Amino acid sequence: MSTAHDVINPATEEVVATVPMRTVEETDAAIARAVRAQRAWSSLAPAERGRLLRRFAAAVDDDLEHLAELEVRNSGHTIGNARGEAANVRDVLEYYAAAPDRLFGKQIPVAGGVDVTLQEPMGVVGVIVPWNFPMPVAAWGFAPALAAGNAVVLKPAELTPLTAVRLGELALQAGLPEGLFQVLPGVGEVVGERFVTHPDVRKVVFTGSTEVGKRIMRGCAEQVKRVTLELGGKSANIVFADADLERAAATAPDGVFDNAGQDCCARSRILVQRPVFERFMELLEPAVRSVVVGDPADPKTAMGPLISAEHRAKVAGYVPDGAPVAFRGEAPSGSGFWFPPTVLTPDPADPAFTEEIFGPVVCVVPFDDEDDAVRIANDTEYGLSGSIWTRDVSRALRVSRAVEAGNLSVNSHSSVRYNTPFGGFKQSGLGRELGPDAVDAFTETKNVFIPTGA
Ligand code: TXE
Repeated sequence: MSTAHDVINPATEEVVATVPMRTVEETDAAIARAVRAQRAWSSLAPAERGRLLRRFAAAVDDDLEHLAELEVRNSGHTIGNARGEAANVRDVLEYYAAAPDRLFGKQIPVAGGVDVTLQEPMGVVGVIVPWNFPMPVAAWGFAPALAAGNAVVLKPAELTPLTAVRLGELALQAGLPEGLFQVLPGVGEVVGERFVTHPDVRKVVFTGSTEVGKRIMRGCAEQVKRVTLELGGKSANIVFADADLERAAATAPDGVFDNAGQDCCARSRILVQRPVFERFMELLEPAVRSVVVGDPADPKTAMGPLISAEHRAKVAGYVPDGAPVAFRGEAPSGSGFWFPPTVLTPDPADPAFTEEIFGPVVCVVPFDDEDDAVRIANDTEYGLSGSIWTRDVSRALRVSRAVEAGNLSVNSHSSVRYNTPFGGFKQSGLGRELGPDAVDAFTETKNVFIPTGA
């Protein structure tokens, strides 16, 4: 039997909706519907598939404000961010709507005949989404998967199902066939786990914790199931002495406190070259103190609450009494899962410096030279993103080559664009999402040889 789950507004602690959690039987029935829908979808003309994805994008665009407000209420995202996230879903759908016409194979010169490769859809793809970016992360999975001719079953996080459910409705309104894109709110160990074990789900796309990602990878190995993983991070923001320190300090809070630090790309370790360390801290302090934390529906707010009381307790555990707090900003008191932006100057062995906190806590440490900066940046099991601040273009390139991470930016904190690849080195993940090659990750290459007798 389905159980119901209360969805809480993290800024007020009020119940905003009650959503039924799907059972294993319901998940199996959804997968069976997806198998049937996928057969019809993959035999549609490519241009027709593209047209339906563009209509889905247009339906998202028409619903943008509603989706954004829903995300503010469900996830506590600032209204500005939530609008950007809904727009990202539209953009990702539009981008991949061009793909069905361009699923090119190859013609390979061989002896005795003609050889061609075909890019075939996989079948049903299971997408498992976390609570930190419910809309974009869902779209990065479902849009290229659908474009490649697959059906999708999608499980949002228990805490944040509302925008995903709405996207499922919009897909139907836009004319996507019944069963092709189904949203199944549910518990990870029930619905998510079933995606892993069900033989008709041919690929799992997972974004979430490294711990659960490893478990999913082990489960997928049982059936040699394809898997893409986007996991945690502990990214470095490296500030060299020759950098534009004013800009580096002014932008550092956004690089880590955006979405209240609940971002796998958060630059949660700031490494500053020793001669400018004090000056950087002087510049950082007013920037941190001026981060406006509060009602996420107010356009002036820069940072909303954390997602849950449980998560706030986890974040607070990294800042115990006596922690090396350099300075911190303000946060509301009373209802809501608030936590102030906090700057630590810890010992490198401190768990705050080594573990993913996933909250508005940043660690700042000094380094001596380029080698030292690279050594500290790479001294982590993660490798997702990072920033390099310097005016020396050769150094920017050298350090970009040396840092073991999938997404780096120079003199900025930009990580994600729908048209460039995104993903992690080491334990930050497996495979890449977005960009021109993401559709390939949802196809199987089939080679066909036709003898010509000559
Ligand atoms: O993640 P989980 P949680 C990190 C971050 C955070 C920590 C825990 O450090 O504090 O993970 O967050 C589903 N089989 N990130 O507990 O559990 C689950 O229902 C199949 C980083 O929320 O990994 C949800 O839909 N699915 C991260 C999704 O997995 C399972 C984003 C993620 O939940 C499952 C989120 C199972 N056995 C957290 N167990 C990032 N990379 O951005 C759970 N799920």
